[in-house]
Amino acid sequence: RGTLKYKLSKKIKEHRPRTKRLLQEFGDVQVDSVTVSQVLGGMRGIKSLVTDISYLDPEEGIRYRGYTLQEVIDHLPKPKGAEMPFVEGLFYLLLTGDFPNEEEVMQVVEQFNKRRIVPRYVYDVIDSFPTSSHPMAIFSTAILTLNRESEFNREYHAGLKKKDYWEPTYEDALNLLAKLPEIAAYIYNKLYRKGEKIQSNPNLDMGADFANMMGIDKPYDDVSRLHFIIHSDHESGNVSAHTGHLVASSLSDIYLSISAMINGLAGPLHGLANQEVLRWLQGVMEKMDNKLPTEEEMQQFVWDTLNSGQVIPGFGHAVLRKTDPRYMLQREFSKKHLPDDPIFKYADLLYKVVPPILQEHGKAKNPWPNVDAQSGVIQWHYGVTEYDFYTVLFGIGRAIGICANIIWDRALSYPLERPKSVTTDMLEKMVGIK
Ligand code: FCX
Repeated sequence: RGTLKYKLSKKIKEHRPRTKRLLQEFGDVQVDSVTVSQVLGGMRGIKSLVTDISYLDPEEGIRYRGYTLQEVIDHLPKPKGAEMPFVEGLFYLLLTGDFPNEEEVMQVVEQFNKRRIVPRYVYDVIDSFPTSSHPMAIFSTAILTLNRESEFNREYHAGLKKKDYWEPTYEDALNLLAKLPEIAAYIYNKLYRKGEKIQSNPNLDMGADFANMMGIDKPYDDVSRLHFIIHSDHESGNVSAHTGHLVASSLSDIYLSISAMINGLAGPLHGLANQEVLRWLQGVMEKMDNKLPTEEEMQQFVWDTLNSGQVIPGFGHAVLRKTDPRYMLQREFSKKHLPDDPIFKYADLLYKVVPPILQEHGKAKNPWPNVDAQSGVIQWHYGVTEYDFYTVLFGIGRAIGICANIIWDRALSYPLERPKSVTTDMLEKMVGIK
């Protein structure tokens, strides 16, 4: 009673009749129709998934459980003296739709703390990777390795009832999320600090402990909290969220599902864009001898990139049609904490220069910056300059949202996902050219 799990179980019981009614009484009502360009165009925009955790409005950006990111940050409880809220509180909000009070958030912090210890074999697996491996490959494998811990698997094979699937899934999710900061910090220290390890401190919240294990002073705790919170969810159709949901729909456990979603996040058109932004910016800086370019010089650099057939990383979006609020929040943070940072100045100049160029270029449907245009800038400022690592940070945040989604998928008994494909021949016949 009074715990997150208890509250969630009540919410699930209340919600189930809604899904059941929609299915039983309105199952044949049409939601959308599909065009040839959608079939050939990455299923863009087809309404065929359901989630109540977050909704992405093209003009306004993401809302978590109906709240804007600013509202989420304003209303979630914060650790003493912190500017950003408890990440654990966000997990509570995503799961239940309610803001936790101080006591409720501390219960989740305690739950996470109890589950932090990473089994020895995970470190062994990480250690066996060559140091030239990409941290996302190591991160995904470390998560996959944990699959032997799955309570869902154990209970499923012992004959668990369908309506109870969500419960061990919830346990698996907490067990995994609590370990991610330590796994990530361990990978960072292995790759970039010759294996130096800073112990996790069980008296700290997730953001503060991650900063502690990275060995970075304040306000990196707030940077981490902000980063994990704004990256956690972006409704269901993006590659990482969709992958997590798809894999979980075959009743693969949380570890298999989150490892898979991490692999999707690792692509340059998705989460890897934040490392690409920094790599690209470094290229500009080198060319400019580290001097801030004039607007004209920057414009030239952007055109050169486009003319060589590359995308401008950190700009554009599959759904958004305005500046990403996640970008704006990070920009506000940067203006406050690192206004004189040279890379921030570069990024801010890009904010001015790129959108009109992309408009003139005439291809990108959205010329505005997305989340990835700013996140690396902040990391670099606080000393995390190994930009290969940035997508791992994205992955910790994203895992929180996907776990919440998978728990609800199980609670509402969403079935195995199985859309239908057609052949090119069939398409040609449908449009009457064959
Ligand atoms: N620079 C140059 N060209 C771009 C562009 C950009 N930033 N964004 C889109 N375009 C191009 C596309 O490449 C496409 O060209 P094509 O017709 O020759 O294939 C055309 O504009 C239409 O694409 P559009 O419909 O606007 O965008 P998509 O939904 O296909 O793709 C992404 C969306 C985000 C993949 C695209 O804008 C892009 O490549 N951006 C740069 C990479 C990036 O920042 N990714 C991170 C996005 C995000 F926030 C995240 O998921 O992490």
